Amino acid sequence: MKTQVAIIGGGPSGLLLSQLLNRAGVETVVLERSSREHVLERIRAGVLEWGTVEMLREAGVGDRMDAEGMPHEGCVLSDDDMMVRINFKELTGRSVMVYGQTEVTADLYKAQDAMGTTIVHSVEDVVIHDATTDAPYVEYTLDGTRHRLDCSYVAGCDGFHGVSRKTIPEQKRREFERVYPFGWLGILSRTPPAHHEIVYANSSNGFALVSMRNAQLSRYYVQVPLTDKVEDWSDDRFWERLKSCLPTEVAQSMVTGPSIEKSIAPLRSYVNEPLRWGRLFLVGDATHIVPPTGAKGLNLAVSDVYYLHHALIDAVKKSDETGIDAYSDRALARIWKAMRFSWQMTTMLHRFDGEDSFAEQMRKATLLHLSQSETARRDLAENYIGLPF
Ligand code: FAS
Ligand code: PHB
Repeated sequence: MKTQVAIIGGGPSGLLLSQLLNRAGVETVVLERSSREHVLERIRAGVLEWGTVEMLREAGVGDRMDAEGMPHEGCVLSDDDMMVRINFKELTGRSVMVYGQTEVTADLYKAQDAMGTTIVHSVEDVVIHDATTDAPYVEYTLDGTRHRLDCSYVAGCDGFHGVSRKTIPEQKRREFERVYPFGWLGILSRTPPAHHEIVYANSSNGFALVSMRNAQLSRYYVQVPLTDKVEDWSDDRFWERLKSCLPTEVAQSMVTGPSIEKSIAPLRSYVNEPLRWGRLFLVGDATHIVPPTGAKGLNLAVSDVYYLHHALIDAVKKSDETGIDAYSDRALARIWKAMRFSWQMTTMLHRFDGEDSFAEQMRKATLLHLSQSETARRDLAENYIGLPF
């Protein structure tokens, strides 16, 4: 088989890249390790930056998002009963869209099917060959048969545990990492959200998050030690901890119910440089991971796709390589700013084991300053709604 761009990974970044390239007349093949059902079972991101919203509309997959998504003009940061609202609309003129990553992925699969693009599911043993030549190719196994896919370029959209990043020799790469000593235990419940906007709650019992997928589907998280397992947490224990972290007025309006999904996600900040090796380009979680405190994971994958799709269209359609030559540095400039914001939100809102009373005072002072300074709130709002591409 031969194509112009081989895309490893059929998650949001691989699918969005395929969608944008095919709309511009660039041929792709997507190779996905899991079944479509498995990809669509994942519950992940919930907040879309405005740049992501515009990209999805440009890609022709914004209709259901616009019909079912919830524009949010602000969010709340709290410290026990002190609540500070960050009014994105007033401070930046922009909002964010609450619309689950699962729905974005489903919309992309539907659009890809309508375009008749090639997506191969349940592939195994993907190997990228000759990435530093002008004739790279990818081998993979499907139903026990080994296949070869010749291509002009390879996009590594295969997430943190994929093969693309590791195709670049370790001595050619630099890695930066911060692993946090806690995780987020998240649940979905068919209950009305306890607050109409997202609440990032800092309390003496640790961090908690109030979010949602729609008016009858709530998404909640609490900070847990890395040693905890999902089976350690009954629904009752979860609801009790969640309420203990939230401002009284939010906790009192909490409607509890059975969890329909429950999982623990570890938190890490990670960047791999560079994002390019010959004709292989890394995208999204394949090359960076952010703690979800800043709601940046999915959105950073989208900005990588923004830069790369323009670069690949120029390279394939006009033999103009300036975009692909600039891709890694351009994407990294934005990645590091989002990395900083996600790290800052995480350190500001979580309790770290063994921290002293000074750290507690710094957290309280940060929130107090936010409550008193429009400049501080504007800085947070600009980062949260998404810095320009
Ligand atoms: P993905 O990991 O989504 O997709 C990679 C795809 O490649 C997968 O479908 C995988 O099956 C496939 N693949 C892997 N190896 C392969 C191989 N060798 N060959 C072929 N295919 C291969 N972000 C937020 O903004 N907010 C959140 O609340 C949030 N919660 C998260 C919770 C969890 C448990 C995780 C893991 C991530 C969370 N994220 C969150 C981040 C997440 O949304 C990612 O940023 C987003 O999925 C990135 O998309 P991709 O880069 O496409 O990577
Ligand atoms: C979510 O709704 O899953 C969500 C919202 C905001 C975050 C992280 C996750 O920062």
